[in-house]
Amino acid sequence: MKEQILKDIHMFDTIIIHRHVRPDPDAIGSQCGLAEMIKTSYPAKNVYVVGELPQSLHYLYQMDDIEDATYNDALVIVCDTANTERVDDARYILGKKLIKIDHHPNVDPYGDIMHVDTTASSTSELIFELAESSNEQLVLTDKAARLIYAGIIGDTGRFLFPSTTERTFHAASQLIKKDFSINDIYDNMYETSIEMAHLNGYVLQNFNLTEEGVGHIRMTKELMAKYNVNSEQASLAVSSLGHIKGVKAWVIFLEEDDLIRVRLRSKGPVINGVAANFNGGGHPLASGAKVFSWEEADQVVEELKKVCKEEK
Ligand SMILES: [Mn+2]
Repeated sequence: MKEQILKDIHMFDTIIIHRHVRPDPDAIGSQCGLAEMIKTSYPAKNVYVVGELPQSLHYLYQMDDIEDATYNDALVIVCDTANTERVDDARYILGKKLIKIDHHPNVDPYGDIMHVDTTASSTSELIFELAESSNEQLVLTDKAARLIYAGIIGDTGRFLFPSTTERTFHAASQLIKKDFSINDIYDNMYETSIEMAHLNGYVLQNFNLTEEGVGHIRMTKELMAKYNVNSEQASLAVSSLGHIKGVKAWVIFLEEDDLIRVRLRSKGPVINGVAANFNGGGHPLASGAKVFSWEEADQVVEELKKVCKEEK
């Protein structure tokens, strides 16, 4: 599969790279790391990255603004995006050929070629391996290494999550040979605003813990307004419950205008089945879902309790 992708990259003059909406460092790292390598390795090609980029990720890269006509005869690559509804910029279908590169479960197979590997820590890790297997066809530049490294540490929590493997450390060991500042990435990625520090404080003071080991907390619109954060920012507070004794799986509920966003995490019990029951999905230990009432939110907690009980 990697060989075919490298062939296509070699063949096409125009390559447009997409990734998922509400991007995280892995989405940007894989998308832009790949773009950066193609640009350097093939200076004559037109290579573009597209999608909305939140202010918090501007330190990584900048997106391109392109016309619909650019897609004529283009190769489109979508990184880190499990399902088509989550592809940022719906024009991904306008190209001549479509490639999916991802590490999420392949619940929505799309594209002419798919390179999906759920054992990879991140899509950025897959992009590194694509370059490594290419015999210098894709040159790993300093800029690309910085982006790919940022993606890997983003998705592994700085090599903390169980998705971290020998492959991850191999990639990291090659990437840090390049010239970029890891500290600079950390400073940007882990800086907390005062608002978020206070919200994390609220979460730590007020979360509920069931006897089965399910941590849960509701973030209402009023609460988020009080702490002056939006639901996307507030969702980051999910990581603050990960180190508490007795918590096996946990969930935060974020009330938005017409739905309640659900962020699920686990230390062991597999939770993406629960997410799938509530309009969502994701990784075994990190998933997202959507519910439409607080009663339904309570059902999510009930299902998590069952999953935690079975784990014993
Ligand atoms: Mn990812």
